Amino acid sequence: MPNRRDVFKNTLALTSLAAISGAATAAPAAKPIVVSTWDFGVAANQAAWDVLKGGGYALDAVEAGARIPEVDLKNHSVGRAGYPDRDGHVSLDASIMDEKWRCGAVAALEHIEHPISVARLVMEKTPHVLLVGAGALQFAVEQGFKPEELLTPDSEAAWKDWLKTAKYQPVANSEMSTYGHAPGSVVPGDVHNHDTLGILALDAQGRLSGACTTSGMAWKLRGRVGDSPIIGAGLYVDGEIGAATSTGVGEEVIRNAGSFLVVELMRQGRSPQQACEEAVMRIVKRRPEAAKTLQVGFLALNTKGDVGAFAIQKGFVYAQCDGTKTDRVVPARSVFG
Ligand code: SD4
Repeated sequence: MPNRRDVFKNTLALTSLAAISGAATAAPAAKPIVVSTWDFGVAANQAAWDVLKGGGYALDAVEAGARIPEVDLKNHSVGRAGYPDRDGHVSLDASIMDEKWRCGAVAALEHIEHPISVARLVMEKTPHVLLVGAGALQFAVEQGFKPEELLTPDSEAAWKDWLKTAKYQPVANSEMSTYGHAPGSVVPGDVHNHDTLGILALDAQGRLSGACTTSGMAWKLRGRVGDSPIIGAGLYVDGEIGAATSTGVGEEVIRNAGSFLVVELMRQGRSPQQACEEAVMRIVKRRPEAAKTLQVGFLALNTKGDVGAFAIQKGFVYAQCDGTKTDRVVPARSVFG
């Protein structure tokens, strides 16, 4: 018969095994919250909130949210109405990640209007994390998505206009572009000129998830992939710590493993705000000249529901919805401006 000490030892062993496997550890209850990059994140948040307020899963919430701008015909930086690459192809990048380190992504996906849902199926139905180009399209079609022409008349007209003066060079930073605006009228990341949807949610069971979806840089080189579908760059979630996402010039975010860095800084004790500031400053310190004209913004959420955001240039805003205040748009602080 085991004595008391043996029973205590065995209980301890079982408890640590459960902690390691995660099998018996229930996430603590939390106050749900969803945050999204840019003001068009308000509509995304509403769709996500419909899931969260009924006690739904954060993963379902971020997918529902990301699908909103993907079909918004006025949004030329996400989904089907996104501006094409320099050869006129609309090519989409998206990623999704949950609190259990499960993740999926698609890059350079053409002809499918909901890349975020394809990314989720990569996560759930394949042993892989990232599918690209023709293979991603083949997978999407096999999963029942309908291929279609995504280039809208508006986007096509904008592309043809760009071709007239572009000398066929890709635009280095679409957020700084003056396309369609009076010279000097564009503020980086302003209402006419912003990009990726990154959306992060915490549900009532304390589960975190994130999603990121974009048509990438306008007029990019064919085959160019940005940060948004790269886990650790455009999106990262650690269910025990927090989640982060980014918008802006993807090349700079990839170079610095930006969203992973934000989450790791939170692990080391930084608040989401401090972590976003440090990650932005890494980019600025490493490439001070380039940083004067490019935009990168990070948005972060931790397991307590604290939010942080920071950008290089003025103009980055995020949308927040937590059921207590009305969904609101919050300007992020920035290095310049
Ligand atoms: C990308 N981060 O493809 C995305 C899109 C964006 O300014 O936000 N561009 O680099």
